[in-house]
Amino acid sequence: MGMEQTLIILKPDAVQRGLMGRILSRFEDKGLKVIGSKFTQISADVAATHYADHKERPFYAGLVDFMTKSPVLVLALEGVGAITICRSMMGATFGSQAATGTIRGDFGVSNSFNLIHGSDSPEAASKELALFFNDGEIIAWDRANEGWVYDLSGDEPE
Ligand code: IDP
Ligand code: MG
Repeated sequence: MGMEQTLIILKPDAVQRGLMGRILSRFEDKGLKVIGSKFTQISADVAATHYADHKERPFYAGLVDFMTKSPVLVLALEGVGAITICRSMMGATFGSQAATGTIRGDFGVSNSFNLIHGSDSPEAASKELALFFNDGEIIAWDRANEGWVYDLSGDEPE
């Protein structure tokens, strides 16, 4: 598991409830690096593409409505094992079941309004990053404290 990029969406409920800063802080505190950021209102087309795997599920129409009715904050995050780390920081899908200490566990109680999306595999991450970010909108930048976030003495950050 090497350096990975993942797509995070702070959903409309997170934006409306004023939780963007606190949720983003958790990822920054952990040591994940922000390499892309976009405040946007998702179109019905983009929501349908993003959630295509759920098209036949009973909650699909409500999910698309929820995701498109108010702005979201889309983030691209980078780190060693970033996909798994972000998923575990998010917690279980339903706010009512997510463990204390996770984003969904600490900030919400609802099952459908669950605050955050995170890519669940490298394949999903590359598809989702391409869906939400255009060429040039993901920025490779040198972080001043990188050598204290990771041990950089070997071949790979550790
Ligand atoms: P995930 O976001 O934890 O990966 P998925 O099962 O992939 O969860 O579902 C995608 C999104 O669909 C969830 O984050 C949630 O917003 C919504 N969703 C999933 N299951 C339900 C449900 O049973 N009722 C309402 N919304 C649901
Ligand atoms: Mg999912």
